[in-house]
Amino acid sequence: MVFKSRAVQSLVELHRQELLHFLSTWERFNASGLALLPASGDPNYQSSRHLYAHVLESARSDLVWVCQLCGIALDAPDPKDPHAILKAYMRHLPELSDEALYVPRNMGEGMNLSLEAILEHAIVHSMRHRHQLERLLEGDES
Ligand code: NI
Repeated sequence: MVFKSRAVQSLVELHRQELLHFLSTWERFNASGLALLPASGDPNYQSSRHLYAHVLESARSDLVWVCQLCGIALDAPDPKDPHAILKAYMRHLPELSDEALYVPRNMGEGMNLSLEAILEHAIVHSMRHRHQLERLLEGDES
């Protein structure tokens, strides 16, 4: 896949790496039988399945945002299929230019974000949830 922007390509590749890393860590966590953090009231922490769905849905919704903001027609991927979500990033973002990445976009409610910030959020969100699971696997519940 040839991307117009090396910066976009890097963000998409890093997102792929981090989502796959989250998934392999989640598999390990799910197989361990360990519990998630004590009830925080966050519905995404009801079970490891809820957390899995939360991370995939976030990855998908960040892509939906980017496509909406750029007027890219998106075949919205199945929110339960991580590989479909990753393929959709690869399929829909190669035409994005460097310039498009840095323009502030009106997200409503007075918030402006660049596509760069949205794509970085996608990467860091998977990373943070993977890190939480790694800490639980290591027995660190603090
Ligand atoms: Ni989250």
